[in-house]
Amino acid sequence: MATTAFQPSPMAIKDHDLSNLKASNGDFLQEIGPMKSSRPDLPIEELRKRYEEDGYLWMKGILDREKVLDMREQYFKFMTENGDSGILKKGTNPRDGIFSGNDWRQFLLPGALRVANGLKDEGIFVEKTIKAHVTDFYLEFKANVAEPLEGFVGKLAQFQDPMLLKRTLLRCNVPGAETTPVHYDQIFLRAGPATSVTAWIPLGDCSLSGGGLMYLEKSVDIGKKFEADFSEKSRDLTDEERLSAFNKNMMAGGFLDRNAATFGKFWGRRWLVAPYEAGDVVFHNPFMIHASARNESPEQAIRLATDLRFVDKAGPFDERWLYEAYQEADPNVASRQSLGSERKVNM
Ligand SMILES: O=C(O)CCC(=O)C(=O)O
Ligand SMILES: [Fe+2]
Repeated sequence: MATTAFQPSPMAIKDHDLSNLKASNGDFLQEIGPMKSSRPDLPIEELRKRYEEDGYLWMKGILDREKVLDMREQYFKFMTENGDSGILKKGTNPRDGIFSGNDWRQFLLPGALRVANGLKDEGIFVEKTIKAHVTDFYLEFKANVAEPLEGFVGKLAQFQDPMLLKRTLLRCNVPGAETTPVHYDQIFLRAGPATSVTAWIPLGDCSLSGGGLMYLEKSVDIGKKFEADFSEKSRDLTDEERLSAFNKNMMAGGFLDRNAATFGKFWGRRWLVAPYEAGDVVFHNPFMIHASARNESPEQAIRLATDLRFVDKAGPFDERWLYEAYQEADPNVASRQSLGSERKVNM
């Protein structure tokens, strides 16, 4: 198999105008570039090299597209039937996930973004979003589609005993809404070594303007620098506080910035974006800096995604991630933290 240089996805070039993308807060992103895609038939050594050099690996068509679309359909049916959350446009197909156009604030995910927007974790949308994480269809998706990625991640990261952590997240981002701020994942996983691998799975096609995940180019070094600074500042804290993403030295919600545009400019790096398709997965390093773009889908398609984390069970890992997201024992929810959630800072 030839190991050619990275090829930007052909869709990335002809399909969209890179200059019109916005950060979650609505500011235009200044410097944008295309992500590089990789095919599953490339040798694992080549894929590993790409992952290590770039901090991410965008795998095309590694999952069964129909199973991913089925998951999308079931999620939106769940959000609409037996108590309507109001997220879908009436009369549209749940598989398409078309937004109703109601006030986007209603549809912010429970946790940090609601805290930042002065909203409580309550109401039918919040209830259903939380319950969605333990529905039969999502647990089956995890067992049949997500968990089988353990083999690939094990080879990619050279884990002895790869394991999908139980805490996985489902995120729907409606058009026009504030979305995931700038961060790196180790902030939330720092009770273990920085060896975890995140897999971000778009549950549906997500065009460039559809609010997909974007990465700050070659930013693993920046994530490491932030983490070293945070560790230095936290030396006097208790063990529990020091490991918390929400301790007094962190920005609220554990994030670095709500404005990806100014963050990218400050660090002089491009935001890399991609037109994702159902079946794709992006893997990323726990120090890689990322955020979501604002969803400006012309079709008003809701961006649905799930994110997973894999660790090597043969070594230490962050055991706070052994709980289903948002369920009773989950210790990772920003809005349940006394630490940090009331500070008026960048997020
Ligand atoms: O889906 C999103 O908006 C955020 C996902 C993310 O930050 C991750 O997968 O690590
Ligand atoms: Fe993340």
